[in-house]
Amino acid sequence: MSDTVVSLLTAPGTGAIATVEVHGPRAWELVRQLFKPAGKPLPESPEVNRFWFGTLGSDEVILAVMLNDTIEVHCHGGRRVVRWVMDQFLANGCIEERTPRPLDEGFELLQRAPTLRTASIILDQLNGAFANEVRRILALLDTDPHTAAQALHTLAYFGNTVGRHLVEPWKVVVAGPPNVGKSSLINALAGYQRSVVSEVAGTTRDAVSVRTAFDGWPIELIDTAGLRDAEGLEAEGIARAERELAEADLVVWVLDASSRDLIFPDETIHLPRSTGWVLVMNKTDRSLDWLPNDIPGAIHLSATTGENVPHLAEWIAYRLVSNPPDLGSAVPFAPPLIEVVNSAFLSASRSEWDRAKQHLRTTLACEETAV
Ligand SMILES: Nc1nc2c(ncn2[C@@H]2O[C@H](COP(=O)(O)OP(=O)(O)O)[C@@H](O)[C@H]2O)c(=O)[nH]1
Ligand SMILES: [Mg+2]
Repeated sequence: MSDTVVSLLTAPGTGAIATVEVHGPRAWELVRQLFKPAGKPLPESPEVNRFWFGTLGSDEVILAVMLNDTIEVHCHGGRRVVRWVMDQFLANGCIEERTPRPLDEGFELLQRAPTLRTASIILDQLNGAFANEVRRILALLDTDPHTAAQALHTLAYFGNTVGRHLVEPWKVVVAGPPNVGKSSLINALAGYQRSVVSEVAGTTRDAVSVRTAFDGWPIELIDTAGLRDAEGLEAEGIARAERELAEADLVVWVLDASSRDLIFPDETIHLPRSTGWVLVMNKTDRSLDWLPNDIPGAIHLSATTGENVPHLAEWIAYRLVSNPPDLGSAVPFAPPLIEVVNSAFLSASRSEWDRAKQHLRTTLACEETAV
């Protein structure tokens, strides 16, 4: 039989009210033993979503039944009162769960959020969007597990896309043969001069990176040396470019539209299979001796005149997050939460409902103790 666990959900310290959670098979039994209701006695079994006013020892408390085996005691928030309440449960065989405090982590993330869009997503989570959705899914796992699995799928998707990049930018690597205008394109996308542009092929030896944002998503644009067979001076830049490519979330492959000499990624380097790429035909301001439709799917633009550059920025944002979360949606916002939600989804997809619940509860403990 699993343990019954008592944990403090509110931040430690002195507050007006503190919330102590009792969770596990003996939760209701222990609460009935320790809590004295102001009115009628407590029922034999818990009634979800009900509240009772009463006392625990000499403190006035409110009892809230969140789930059959999860009960909250809202007591006065003085340190001693909280300790005393927790000790009553410990003396009766509960174990205490102390979790790290991601509240601080959450606020720290908020301070580091590079855009308003990512900051507002983190703020939504600090306001309970994530915890509420986890509670809803936990309740659904009891009544309608298949709907719960779908909700978990969405939650895991948001974690793995947006959740991983609320602070850390997506890596978009700009690559292609030398002299096609990669560095010029980065400058055009970032809106200012950052990369070295030169008429001499092979000038960009180091991977230069620029931080920017498209559609509110933080993005790091990484410039690379031209990829072609090279020896000597450029070889090191090319080796670096290949390392950058291996870590890319998206590759923008640039070609010179005014040239007939088009080199596609497969001919030069190995892109990891899972890495998406966008094909750009640059220098459309020059005369072309073929029609844009000859290269289907490519984005035609001019880094020099800026024509169609905003369209590329929009397209990159769309390729990175094709289904953004609505305002106020739950998003697993810190790496441990993302991992646990993924595990819960994996369990649910194998119909291991109890296991899915166990995973989810840990996110709640870890998120809520803190938040
Ligand atoms: N006409 C025209 N020239 C461009 C355009 N983009 C880049 N160039 C020129 O192409 C040359 C190589 O550009 P650069 O950005 O250094 O290419 P990289 O080697 O791929 O990084 C420079 O002379 C640029 O001014 C463009 O859109 N139109
Ligand atoms: Mg360059």
